[in-house]
Amino acid sequence: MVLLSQFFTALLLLQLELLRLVGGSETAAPQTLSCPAPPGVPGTPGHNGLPGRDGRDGKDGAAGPKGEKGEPGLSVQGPPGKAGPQGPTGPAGPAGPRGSRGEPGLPGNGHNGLLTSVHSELQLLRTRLLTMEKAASFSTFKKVGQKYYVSNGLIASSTEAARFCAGAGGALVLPRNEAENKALTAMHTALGSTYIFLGATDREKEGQFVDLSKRPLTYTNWMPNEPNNHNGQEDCAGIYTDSKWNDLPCDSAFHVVCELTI
Ligand code: MFB
Ligand code: CA
Repeated sequence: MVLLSQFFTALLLLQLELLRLVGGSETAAPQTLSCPAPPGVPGTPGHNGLPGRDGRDGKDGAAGPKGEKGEPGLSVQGPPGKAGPQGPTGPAGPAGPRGSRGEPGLPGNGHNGLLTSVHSELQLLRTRLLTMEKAASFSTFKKVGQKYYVSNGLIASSTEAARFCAGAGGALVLPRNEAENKALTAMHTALGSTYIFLGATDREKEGQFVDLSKRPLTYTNWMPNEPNNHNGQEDCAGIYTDSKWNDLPCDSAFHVVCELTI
């Protein structure tokens, strides 16, 4: 729209110019001469033209004046240098503080006492190891306190059972307390047994059960109304699956469990 108005304005100006020129070259009729018209009212200023194209970059200006001298820089410590050669050994330092009290010495006189002590310790360990190896040679074995209860499923008379266990370096089993009695009862399951012979008898004196070293029993777990020496033929003892004891004929055949002392 702006362009159109600019065009008409330019056209109008052109016509006025032409009129001016034509009017000046021809002789105008006197009656048509008139005094020059007062100047017209200036037209509305036109709109600003489109911005011109950017001009070319100017040339670099001249170098400015030299700046003032700067402040002195900070002196920064450089990286540590390489280690120098080892210096000479210094003089011996002062004696250190007194050490704490040492462990008490082994008994005996000097080296002999030490050797004796080590030797007996070694013997004990060797014995324990041998017992453990022997227990492990049975098909069923169970550690109970300082004992192993062992069995290979043998079924025999009381006399044969006692002989077998002595030959294995042990003795026919005899629980001396509740814990050992409970552990032996558990072996019935592994053996599938009903009775296991015990290392106790009243052959010497009826009704007075002693262990195979003839010592009185300090622990028993008899069934009610037992021992009863049934038919007058029961001088040995066995443990039933319910953990209770009963006196039995010594020539019966029952499962054999030996005890090995560690
Ligand atoms: C008795 C018992 C005996 C035998 C017999 C079969 O008890 O005292 O030792 O086991 O039963 C009734
Ligand atoms: Ca009986």
